[in-house]
Amino acid sequence: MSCEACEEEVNHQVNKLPGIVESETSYENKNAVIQFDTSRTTIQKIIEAVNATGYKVVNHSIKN
Ligand SMILES: [Cu+2]
Repeated sequence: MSCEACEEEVNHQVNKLPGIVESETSYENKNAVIQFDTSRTTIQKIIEAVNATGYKVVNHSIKN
């Protein structure tokens, strides 16, 4: 992510998904921390939403 506009765009696309509790994207840290309801969406759906913005999810980890 190269600027705050990209940050906003990633957040916006992720937030369109059902079950997103909180999405915090940081271009400075080059990451996004997303809290979501696992009964309503999946990590795969989130990755697809991010990839649809033109950015690629290079890796992800899950914290319960
Ligand atoms: Cu940008």
